[in-house]
Amino acid sequence: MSKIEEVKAKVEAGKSKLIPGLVQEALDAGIVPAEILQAMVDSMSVVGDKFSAGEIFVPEMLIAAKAMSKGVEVLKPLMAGDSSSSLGTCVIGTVAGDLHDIGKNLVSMMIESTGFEMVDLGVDVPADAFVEAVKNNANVKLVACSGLLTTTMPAMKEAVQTIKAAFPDLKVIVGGAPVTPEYAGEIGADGYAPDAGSASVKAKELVTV
Ligand code: B1M
Repeated sequence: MSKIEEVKAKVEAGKSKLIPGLVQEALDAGIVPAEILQAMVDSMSVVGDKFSAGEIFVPEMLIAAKAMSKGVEVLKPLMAGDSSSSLGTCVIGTVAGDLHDIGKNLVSMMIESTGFEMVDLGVDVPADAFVEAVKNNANVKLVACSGLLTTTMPAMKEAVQTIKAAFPDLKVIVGGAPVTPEYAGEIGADGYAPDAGSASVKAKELVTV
């Protein structure tokens, strides 16, 4: 089994303790961080499919998520770009009712790498908490809302609309598997991105045009 296949298999199996070492071995073998990250993202898709098929349950999804997070910790310093220029502060969070944070954490990491100061509110963030964070932090230029559940799409709408009502000129970007560009437009978001890399490009574009 190649190193990358080993990383994938161990993330799927939720072997958190083994992952940092395996990711390091993959790096030492010359595999680039983006490829290792993609392998772990693919593993989470496999885990999701197994969950949908009733082959695994929530605890298994959770341990796989923990394993992936351990791998991301190893990659994070290597994926950070040049953040020496400041584009302002970005408040980020996963919307109310939603506990998924791996995608949000990747998006945060990538937006930070383009030159934003990040204020991460975590998961299950009510609309009002986004507004409070904008008020309580200096130079907020962007709010980023993540959501992974179809059932929390109304909470994303509420978040965007509450933020926009309080700060009409502040830019808001949304994303997450159930979000589409059409839905983003419909709920009044300024930007949408399908993945972490494009979220960082869109984030910069939103505050510099
Ligand atoms: Co849950 N879960 N989960 N889960 N989970 C999904 C999302 C699901 C698709 C699995 C499935 O059924 N196949 C399904 C949602 C179905 C739907 O609504 N359409 C689901 C479900 C149903 C649930 C529960 C309801 C299960 C239950 O209790 N019966 C429950 C809900 C809990 C809650 O939130 N209230 C639940 C719980 C959990 C765990 C807690 C066990 C765990 C999360 C742990 C954690 O995050 N710390 C978990 C996991 C791990 C998953 C899967 C397997 C993996 C998610 C993940 O981390 N993917 C997931 C299946 C899947 O995704 N295929 C699933 C990797 C990550 C890098 O991708 O998060 O999509 P993703 O992020 C991407 C893009 O979406 C995008 O960029 C990221 C990186 O490129 N993106 C943005 C994300 N946010 C963005 C923001 C942006 C821009 C882009 O701008 C601001």
